[in-house]
Amino acid sequence: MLTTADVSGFHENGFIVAKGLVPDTTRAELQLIAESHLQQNLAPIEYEVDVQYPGSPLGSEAPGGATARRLLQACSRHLAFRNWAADANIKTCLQQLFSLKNIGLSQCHHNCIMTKQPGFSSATLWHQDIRYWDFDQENLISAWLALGDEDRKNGCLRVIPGSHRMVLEPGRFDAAMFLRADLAENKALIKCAEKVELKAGDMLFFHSKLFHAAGRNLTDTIKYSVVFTYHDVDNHPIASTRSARFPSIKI
Ligand SMILES: O=C(O)CCC(=O)C(=O)O
Repeated sequence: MLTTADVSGFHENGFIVAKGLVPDTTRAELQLIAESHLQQNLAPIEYEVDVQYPGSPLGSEAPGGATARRLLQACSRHLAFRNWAADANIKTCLQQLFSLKNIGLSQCHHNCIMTKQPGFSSATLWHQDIRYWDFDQENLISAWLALGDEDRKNGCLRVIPGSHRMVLEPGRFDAAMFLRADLAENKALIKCAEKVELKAGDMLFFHSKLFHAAGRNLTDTIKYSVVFTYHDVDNHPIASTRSARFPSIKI
């Protein structure tokens, strides 16, 4: 259970870290499956080359062109991920953060294992996840489980506390809905960022409107993180959008 201070901290800052939420046996099992799926190149996979973020390989024939960025569809790739996504502890935390009982797990967004690899990983610029989601209300929460330690060196997330409550003019964003780095007001906002360092087994909950970014993995070890996104079951995806491609799972 989160404390009242955790819940109010989440509303204030847009994120909260639940330390050691995952038992080590579960964490180790998920890590082994992720390693095995990555080794087998088990589809569906998003490759670094697909996103063309800073640091991405230029093409699939270029060096690093076969570097996986995410193992997609975590819920259907192995029951262990599906079970973890609906784990009773996670459900309780989400019920507290949403202040409601009935939680839906999206199979369209995140629902993946991030595999940030040495050598060819890319940097993710400042954005809100809601930029690529379409729901009746912009109120979703993602849960990010660190399977190993995450810090600045291996490309941990950075967040701008409280930014989920801000409303920015469209001109602050580029065409892909990243914060424009050339604007003084964006530079000032980014200066307020903090890094979210996690230990293996920690869980970061963050709001879909929280501005966040992440660097490249500069170590020689792959960073694995499992990410799921949740919503109120009465907050529906908009028909015919990417958010409605697969049904949500009531947890
Ligand atoms: O680890 C990263 O590069 C950040 C990923 C991210 O922010 C996202 O997928 O929305």
